[in-house]
Amino acid sequence: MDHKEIHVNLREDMVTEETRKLICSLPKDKDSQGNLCKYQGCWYYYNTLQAVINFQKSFQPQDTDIILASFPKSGTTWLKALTVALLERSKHEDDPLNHPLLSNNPHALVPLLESSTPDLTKFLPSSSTRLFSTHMPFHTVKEGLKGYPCKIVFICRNAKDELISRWYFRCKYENVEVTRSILESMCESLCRGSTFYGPIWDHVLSYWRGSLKDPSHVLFMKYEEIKEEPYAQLKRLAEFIGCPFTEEEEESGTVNKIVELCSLRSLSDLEANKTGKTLNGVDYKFFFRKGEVGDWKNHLTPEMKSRIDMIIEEKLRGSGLSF
Ligand code: PAP
Repeated sequence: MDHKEIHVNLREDMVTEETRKLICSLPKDKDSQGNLCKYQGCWYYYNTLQAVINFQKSFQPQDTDIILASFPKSGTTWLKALTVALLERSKHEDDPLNHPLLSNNPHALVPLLESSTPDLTKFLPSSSTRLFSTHMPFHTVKEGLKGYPCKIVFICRNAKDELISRWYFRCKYENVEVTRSILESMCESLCRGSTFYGPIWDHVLSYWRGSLKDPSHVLFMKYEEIKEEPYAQLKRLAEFIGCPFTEEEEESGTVNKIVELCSLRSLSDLEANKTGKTLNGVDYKFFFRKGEVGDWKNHLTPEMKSRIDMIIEEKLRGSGLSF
């Protein structure tokens, strides 16, 4: 595997002269992987900043677009699968084996708006609704939507579980041993706020406030709630994106079929997810691990736990949100 390919986000070779000038005026920091700069309150590696700017300048929204937003490692793959399955459900009744999720990883079906290697031409073959994903914060996405009334679904996950998930993912794709010292340095960056797409609290709060202000266009979901009550949460998602389940569908078990199709176990068993790779060369199998709530308990020291909890609690105080 081409090591450089994997690190396309971390590289700085796609940055235009204009963006270079902008970067000079932005706050800068470093994490153990590369240089970061803070644009509109969010930390990016330089190539990703370029992709964000490209999106804000050139994206041509349509009223019916749906954007799936998340902080990395918060349930992006799952949300993509569930939304694809909802939009596609009526089209595969006669030929269920022809379902796009059976032969594609969810990431291949839902392009990232701020991709360094964009492929915004690939949409679900039978869908008129365009689905996109993003890790940008709410205000940055809104700027690129230029006033179009697109729907945005955000998925939030406990910050400690997100950290553990990101730790394992990073070690796998870098092909290095999963060590405590990497976790410690990642925990430090998380607490300082200077992580890729962070600070996590500002990121999550941007969508939380967006959802309170405009609930018909911004849906705020939680990974833990989908785990806890997948049936109810899937119905909520279906209603929000404008394709609610009919009574017949509920009676015939369609809701449960989608929950099952999109479960970690089913998806990770598929050949496409066992052997495929993203455009940047990351194995799809790395996107599926345990999918458990509270896995942080197996890895974080009491000190790490209370430090993260204290910071998040302070940052969220008065917002009405906890995660
Ligand atoms: P991304 O932001 O890089 O796309 P994302 O999908 O958000 O990653 O996060 C991966 C996490 O979601 C993994 O969590 P873990 O490390 O704690 O196990 C992964 O296992 C979990 N995940 C992936 N697919 C599913 C699914 N279908 N159901 C539940 N959890 C899932």
